[in-house]
Amino acid sequence: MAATSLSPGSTDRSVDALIIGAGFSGLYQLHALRDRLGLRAEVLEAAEGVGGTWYWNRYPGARCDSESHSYCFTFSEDLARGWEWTERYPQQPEVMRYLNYVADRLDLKRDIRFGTRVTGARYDAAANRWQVTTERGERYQATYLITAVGCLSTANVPKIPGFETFAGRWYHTGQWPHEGVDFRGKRVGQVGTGSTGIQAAPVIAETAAHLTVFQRTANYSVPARNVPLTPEFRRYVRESFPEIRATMQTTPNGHPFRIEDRSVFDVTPEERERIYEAAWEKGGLQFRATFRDLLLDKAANDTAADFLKAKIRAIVRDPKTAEILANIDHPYAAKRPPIDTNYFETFNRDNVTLVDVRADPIEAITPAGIATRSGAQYPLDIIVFATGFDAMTGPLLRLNIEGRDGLTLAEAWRAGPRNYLGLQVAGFPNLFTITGPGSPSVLCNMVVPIEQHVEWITDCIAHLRARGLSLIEPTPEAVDGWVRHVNDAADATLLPQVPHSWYLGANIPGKPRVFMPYAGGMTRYRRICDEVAAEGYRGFGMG
Ligand code: NA7
Repeated sequence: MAATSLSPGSTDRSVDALIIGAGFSGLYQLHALRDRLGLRAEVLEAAEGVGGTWYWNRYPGARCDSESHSYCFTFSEDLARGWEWTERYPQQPEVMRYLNYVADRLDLKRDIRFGTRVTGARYDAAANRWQVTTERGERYQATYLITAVGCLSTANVPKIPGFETFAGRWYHTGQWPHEGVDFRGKRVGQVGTGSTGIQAAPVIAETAAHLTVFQRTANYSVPARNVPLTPEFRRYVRESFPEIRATMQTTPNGHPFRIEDRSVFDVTPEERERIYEAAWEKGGLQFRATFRDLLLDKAANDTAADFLKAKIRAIVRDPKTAEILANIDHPYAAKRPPIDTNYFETFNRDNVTLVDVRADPIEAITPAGIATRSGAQYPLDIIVFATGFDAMTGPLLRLNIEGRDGLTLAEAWRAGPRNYLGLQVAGFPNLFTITGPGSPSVLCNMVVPIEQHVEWITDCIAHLRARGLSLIEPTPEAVDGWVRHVNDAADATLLPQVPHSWYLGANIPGKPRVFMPYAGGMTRYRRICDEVAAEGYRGFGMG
């Protein structure tokens, strides 16, 4: 049953469900609530188009690290059959075309308010309604508030002294100008060597007069080996849709390949080398799937780390530069493992320089460029900040959410995110957080956890409505138990052992150091969520 579009006596727009964000999650959530449950649902989106994180991340070389045939919705075979990818990994414009295809095919845009940034959301307990306000001063009311804001949508621009004095131009990769940036003849400085910086540097170097890469933490990278998709591969994707989907839904990371069921020390060193070499040649995130214990056992991980460091030394001709790049201080894939196209090769170009800012930290930005502690000056026309995001909690906290009794999300999460299943927060009834902290999200091929969350939330709301209920909220005990479980799952892996990981919030000064995603794997997580639902939403209070 649809609610009225305007509640009597007020100018608030009133709907059953408000969804914030029109990326993968918001689009599917709108479709599920509107077209499956018949709810009056609307999406509020700050951008002028669909795409979410892909709308903003238009930096040079922006490409998805998941393989294209798995980076798409699987809930509808029809939808899948109507689309063909062109390359092994989709470039940003192709992901945008895909999401526009989905939005048009499902007729979603008519229920999306573009150019509408949410600035506040307050739970009115008496009415059991969320009151949502936007930057332009509009007001919305809804029973259910669903955040679909992504995990990596709050850009982290470091507060470096002198920043505002820089006479050139600067850009953050996650807020890239739509008209692009012309690097020709320019001295470019790039700060950051995460997945983004590793994609961007080779492309920027192709046109810039000079590129200086400022590296704080050396990083592993495996070649992506991107190629146009052959007719044979496209046919395989068309004919094998159910099998591909089944694999994605039954592997811990949601990718369309299985993690090999063998341990590093089950095989001889020669066999191991052969396996790593084959994975290096094949390229992509599958390197991580060569052995089941790479993220569980440091000694096992060391074998992969040594192999990858040797590759860096073999590729990069200048021994000093190679040493700075290979001086990696953490286990392979314990931070998000990048994949690349010619990243290490880029440092063999005459117009590229690497600066080790772990050894000689950035001290200031000056009108002319970047100055480091040793007194070195790097004159620049353009600075590119590939410095990542206030991940996972950042996009939620900036919505200024206020729950029961005036409790703000910022207060509730002062010591780090606390919720149940990554989906709901105690004290915030009817608020659902798609791919929230405490869920597998960023440790997976994102579309898989997104589909699972959207379907779980949709089933949950259907369950409430079928029983004439309109309120759901986790118990504090369920939250305590889930937070413990998330910590235990992380502690069983090498992931929390990296002191500078954004999974821990370590990239943002002052952010609580809490391991945020659920490291127990998507398969186990899905089972837990299904069991909770089957047991009448165990751990939730309903009314
Ligand atoms: P990341 O992975 O957070 O990488 C950011 C990079 O920027 C990383 O090398 C940081 O070094 C560096 N950084 C951040 N702040 C500074 C300062 N103040 N000075 C010098 N260097 C700095 O972000 P990405 O955008 O690359 O990737 C995010 C995710 O997007 C990725 O994992 C995929 O899931 C897609 P640090 O390692 O913190 O020392």
